[in-house]
Amino acid sequence: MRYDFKEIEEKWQKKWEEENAFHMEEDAEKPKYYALEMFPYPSGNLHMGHVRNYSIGDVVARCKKMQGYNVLHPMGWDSFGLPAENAAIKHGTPPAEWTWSNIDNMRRQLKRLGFSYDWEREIATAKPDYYKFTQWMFLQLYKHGLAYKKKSYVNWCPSCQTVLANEQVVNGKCERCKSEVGKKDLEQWFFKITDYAQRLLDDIDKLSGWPDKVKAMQANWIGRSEGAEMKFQIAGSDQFLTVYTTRPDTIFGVSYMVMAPEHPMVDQLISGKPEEEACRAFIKKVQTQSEIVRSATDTEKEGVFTGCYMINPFTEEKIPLYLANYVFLDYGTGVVMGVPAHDQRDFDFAKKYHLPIRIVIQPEGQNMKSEEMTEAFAAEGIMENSGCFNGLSNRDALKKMIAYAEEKRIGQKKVNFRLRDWLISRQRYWGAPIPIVYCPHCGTVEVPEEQLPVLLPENVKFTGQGKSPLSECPEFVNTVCPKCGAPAQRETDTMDTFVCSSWYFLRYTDPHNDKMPFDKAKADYWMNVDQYIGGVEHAILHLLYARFFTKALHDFGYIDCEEPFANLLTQGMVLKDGSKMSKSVGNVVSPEEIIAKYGADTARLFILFAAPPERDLDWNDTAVEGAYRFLNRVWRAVDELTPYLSEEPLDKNSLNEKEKKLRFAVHASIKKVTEDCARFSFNTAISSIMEMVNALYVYKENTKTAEYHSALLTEAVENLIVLLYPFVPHIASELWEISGREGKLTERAWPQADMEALQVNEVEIVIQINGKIREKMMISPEASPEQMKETALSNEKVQALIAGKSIVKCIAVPKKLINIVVK
Ligand code: ANZ
Ligand code: ZN
Repeated sequence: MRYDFKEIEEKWQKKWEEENAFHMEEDAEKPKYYALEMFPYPSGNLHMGHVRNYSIGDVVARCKKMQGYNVLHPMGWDSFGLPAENAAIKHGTPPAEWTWSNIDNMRRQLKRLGFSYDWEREIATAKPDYYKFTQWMFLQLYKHGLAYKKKSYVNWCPSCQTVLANEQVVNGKCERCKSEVGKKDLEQWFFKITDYAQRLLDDIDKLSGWPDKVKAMQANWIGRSEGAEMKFQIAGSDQFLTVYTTRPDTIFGVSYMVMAPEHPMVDQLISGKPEEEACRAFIKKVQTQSEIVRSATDTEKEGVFTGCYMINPFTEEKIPLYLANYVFLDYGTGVVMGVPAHDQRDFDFAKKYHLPIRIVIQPEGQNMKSEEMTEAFAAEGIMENSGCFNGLSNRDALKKMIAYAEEKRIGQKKVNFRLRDWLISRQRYWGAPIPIVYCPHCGTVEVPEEQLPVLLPENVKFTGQGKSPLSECPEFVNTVCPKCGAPAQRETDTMDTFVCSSWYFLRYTDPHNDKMPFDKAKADYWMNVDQYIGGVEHAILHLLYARFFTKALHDFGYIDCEEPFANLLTQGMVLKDGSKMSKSVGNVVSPEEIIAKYGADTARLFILFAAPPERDLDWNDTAVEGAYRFLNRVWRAVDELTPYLSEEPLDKNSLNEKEKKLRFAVHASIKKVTEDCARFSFNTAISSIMEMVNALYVYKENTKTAEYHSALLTEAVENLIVLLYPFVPHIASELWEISGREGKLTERAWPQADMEALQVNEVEIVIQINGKIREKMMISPEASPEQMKETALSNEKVQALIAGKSIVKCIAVPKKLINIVVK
């Protein structure tokens, strides 16, 4: 019988669907296991990265099920976002239509790969029954003071007259019309993730099942820093500006101050001054620089004098106040004290604008001169030029100076985080509308929960110009105030799609609930996710936002767990000829092509065998062929052996050496696959199955069919199929049926290795005479060199070969060889 993968795969996919084979309900009797892969954006077609991600997840889910767990393994669609809108602008297809047809296509492709999803739990974030609860989430955060509105800058294309997402700005230019992108001040919605900064940082320690690399990235992003705030008086005024510094010990070395150009005080400070015009020109220029450019270390530090002076509270010295591109409004206080001798940015700035460089910390035992410095000295040392703090180590001085500042009420200790509040407003159509109404009488009013969802209107125009399509849709905008009934207007911003994906793993636990996003008991049963699998590109934002949502929902009393993902696996990229597979490089291998040529099982097997999951994987056509040939080899073996299988129990004492060898290979493979799968080393698990198949062929080729040990062959074939099943479920299911095995493979328990079979009581050693291999024999692996020599010399062939010669010496290598040197 030929291995007809197409027919087989279609047959089993249909069967699993009809049987609803992977549907799961809560079951208090069984331990639960929640296996989750990051859900895809429905861009149109699956790519190899998806195939890899979902193949890994499928092995995990199928293994765990066989190991007795009640497994939740769901799939859905991260289906809001910009590409749908771009397609609408380009081709006139409505975003919903584009999205649903992409989803249909990709669902078909996922099913064609035979993944064990519980399709009854499928979700799509762009469906009203889902985004209703994304809006509910917004309202919970709003009620708890964690959603607020403030002015913030957006990218603005002056010629398209539209807001641009960061990814639409390419090298500072509009992606579409190529004109220079500017900034515009807009009122926008934020989630106060900064309230959770410390907890998000502390709880990283609980994530023992996460890669260290990802944990470090999260900690870095949260960016906790300790320092002090210090108040500087504006000369000739009774107003103060507060700076945030991590180095209060350098305060005697301050030679100027800098303020972010966007700082709200700037206007008042420069108004009417001779420097005003220059300042306004500078502010305009900085607005065109993106934050990324501004914060890059190699971007030139530029600034302008404001005409104002400040008073250093420690020295009473008068120092100039500048605006500069390297100071940001939204970090610390937006004002910085410039210490050129000890901070590199300040050093560069001082050199450019001829500001004094004053050393206040000397490296121990040295005497640096500021005129000779070529870079800032940022390390530890001994204080000088610092009044009563001279001679102290700078560490001690830092503590004493903060204490002094607190006593004099000119400053205080302060912890800062680099983490910013999460800007969730998007001036876009294809997202979840923010459930807020503006009433001329009541102000900002939340849409009552029972009025959710705030539906996206369908008859909107996409011109790519002007405000967002929602704000130009009067049927949407005009409404009545939920509080007083007066005519009112809806918020027209939609939510960042990261909001939708910050709670989807909870929705899977109760996907059809129309009253609540999920039932607490169900979520508590399934959560947290035991194994999360996805790309490392989500190591920061998505994972941090999901952790934030989980903690907030915990605090509001909706779930017990505080961390969403117990274990995380970040899979490597799929490369072709050393570079990432991508349309722009033109090196894409399409999953559909591979499936058509070799079948889904081959695609899965190749991708799991080619590299360990965390590593990058190089696509290799020959290796795909290899995977296909291996499956054919398995097919032939089972097909040929099927007539010799029996239902008789295996009598372990009936085995001869050859049979013991085969049984050893079978149980060694069970042991190895079990251990390897537990640590996601699927490539080595598969190699050990390959070794088992080799052992089966060796047995088959060296044994007459009449002498086949059927009970042993039955054990071998059964275990081979069961071990293959999580990797290549279709061929395994078919072979299970062909070979007449009992029961459903989907319900089969994971096999246990028989340790007795692994006890080797004899190993083969070679006998060399004067270095030439002359004979092989079986011997106990525990045999001593003396025993080895004795056994070798009692061998007839050896005796014949050394007859009449004298033995000079015997070299024995236990379990391997013995070399007899004769003259
Ligand atoms: C004086 C000083 C002297 C500083 C020195 C550093 C070294 P981290 O560690 O990232 O928290 N800073 C403060 N607010 C800023 C802002 N809004 N934009 C740009 N820079 C800002 O960095 C804190 C340090 O970054 C602060 O300490 C401040 O410069 C600067 F030898 O103050 B420091
Ligand atoms: Zn009202």
